[in-house]
Amino acid sequence: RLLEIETRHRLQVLGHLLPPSALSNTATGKTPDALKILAENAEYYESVGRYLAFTRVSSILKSLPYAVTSVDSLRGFPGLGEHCRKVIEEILEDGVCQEVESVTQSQRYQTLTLFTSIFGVGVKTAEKWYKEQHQTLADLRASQIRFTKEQQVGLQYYEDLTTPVTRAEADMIRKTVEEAVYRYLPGAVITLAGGFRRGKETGHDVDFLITHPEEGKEKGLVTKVIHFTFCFSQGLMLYSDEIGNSYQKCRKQETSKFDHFERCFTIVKLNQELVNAAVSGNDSREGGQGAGGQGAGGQGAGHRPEDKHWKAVRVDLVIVPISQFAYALLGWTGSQLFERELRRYAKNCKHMILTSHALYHPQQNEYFSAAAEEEIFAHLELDYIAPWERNA
Ligand code: DCP
Ligand code: MG
Repeated sequence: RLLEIETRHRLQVLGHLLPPSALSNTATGKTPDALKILAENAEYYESVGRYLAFTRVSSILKSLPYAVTSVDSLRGFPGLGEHCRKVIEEILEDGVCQEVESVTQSQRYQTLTLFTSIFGVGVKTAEKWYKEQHQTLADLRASQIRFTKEQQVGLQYYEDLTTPVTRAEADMIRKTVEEAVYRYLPGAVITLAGGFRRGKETGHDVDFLITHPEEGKEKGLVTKVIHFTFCFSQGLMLYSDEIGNSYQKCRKQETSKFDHFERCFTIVKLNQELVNAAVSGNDSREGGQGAGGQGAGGQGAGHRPEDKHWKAVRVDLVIVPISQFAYALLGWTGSQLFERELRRYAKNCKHMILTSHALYHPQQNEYFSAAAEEEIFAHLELDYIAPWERNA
């Protein structure tokens, strides 16, 4: 019962992230960032427990509607351990925390932060390259490393892919996706998920869920439609990785970390001139092609030439059967920490398994159907939390 109350409190608290402007007190603003750095560093040492502990406290601090002036005022906060207390105390007293300073100055932290920011590079690979004495992107490019396909494009379009995607750019990509999908599957429903659905103004990619009111019509959409349209007819696709649907109702899959939807992770060429024109209210699109532009391109070598009018943008397309749509929408709206906490709550407090496909009660061998996100929160006996309140 106590765990339930604590988790419910944490969920509700995490859900109420305030915009950065609310963090008027310098120490309050600095502390979550400091804890985030320690979380990242823990991740670089593959310490999941410490990563989560720092991330949770950082997120809770960000959500506070008041400035923290003493550690004592945080007494009773969920998850606030001795280590976090020490960091907060030091920042409140000295303005900086020595541990955080030494982490940010360490070569290992700097290199792993740089390498993991490359598309297709995780902590293990970054660490391997660091141990091989590589420190910069130039080192990697000059090396004999056999990069995966992802890493090759990650390095090639590094600058573009680490520049935040704006909402105007996401809207433009949405138009292109709509045109491609409607052409082959009229009546399909396309939903912008991820950070943009939570009201964020920028993101690192654009996530779309695509479904159709008649279950089964959506099958094979990625291969038949999107890949064809983007890739062959317009030359807009710089990279694509397609995966077919592999979902089966079974206990093994319900506990799997990943979902099993048909999907396509892509990198597309976005014509920035059209985005700028649309933003300035002067949309001069002819034929309505938002993404793409001049020929095959692909010259990007980590810097942007003056005459390059397009930007490489990551777009994820997820094809969802309508009966699983509410779960997919909840799962793909995020944030990742919010999803993690919600699933933890479902497991620990309700003995249910929540995934992007279903809500399942193993002991009762029961699946709960849901036509909307509201119904999922109701099954979990939680108040509904709107997308913009999920920015944990
Ligand atoms: N997601 C997840 N687990 C994954 C990948 C995604 O739970 N392994 C969910 C949570 C994410 C959402 O899907 O919030 C979209 O994934 P992104 O990585 O694109 O995250 P965001 O859209 O939240 O971030 P950004 O705005 O930077 O794109
Ligand atoms: Mg996203």
